[in-house]
Amino acid sequence: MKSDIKLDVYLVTDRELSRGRSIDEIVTAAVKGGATIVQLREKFASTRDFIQTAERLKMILKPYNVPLIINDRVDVALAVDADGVHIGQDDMPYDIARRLLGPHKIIGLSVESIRDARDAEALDVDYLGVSPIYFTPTKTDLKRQLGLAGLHKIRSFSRHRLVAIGGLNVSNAAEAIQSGADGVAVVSAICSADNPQAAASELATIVKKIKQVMP
Ligand code: TZP
Ligand code: MG
Repeated sequence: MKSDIKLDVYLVTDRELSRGRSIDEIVTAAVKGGATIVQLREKFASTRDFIQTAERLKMILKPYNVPLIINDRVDVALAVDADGVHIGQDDMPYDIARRLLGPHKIIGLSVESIRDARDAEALDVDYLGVSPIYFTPTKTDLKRQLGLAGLHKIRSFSRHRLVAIGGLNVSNAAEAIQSGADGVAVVSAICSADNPQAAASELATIVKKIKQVMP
């Protein structure tokens, strides 16, 4: 059921940042460690490679019951019957993506400003990616950082679940949750870690611990 998707530790893949290890290896380690949702993000792959990787990840994730989200590409999500897509402000508009994917698929939307988050009130998205909390070398086309204050502000009015992304890791995940995020999305903190399984596990422990003591 998509209403109970767990956003605690949201891995976003990146081949280039995986230090020579395969996406399959990183994803396997991450879910063993406790990643609760995985987004396949391929900025340079051919459509065929993208689909093949997505099919492999689906098989890897199935026994763990961890959803597979496809970045940007609704066609790829449909092709492999993924659990959902993640779209940005310049990607396919939400309404069209929803029409193509149907009511049962997960659709996440990136918001990069308070204004974007306000506009998202009108959309039945399944979660918002609040982006970026901090500037990060992983994604350099971002105009401003929202900071914890921006996240907190969005939490104060948004009806949606929130995933914080951008510069998050074991040293600052707790404050993102305390500022209103339902989960932390990370690229380098897992993909580039010496031990991706341990990194995912540490993040999962931190998020759980903070959520337990929150009202
Ligand atoms: N969207 C907003 S920031 C970002 C994406 C994909 C990159 C986050 O990367 P990292 O390494 O977790 O800072
Ligand atoms: Mg996008």
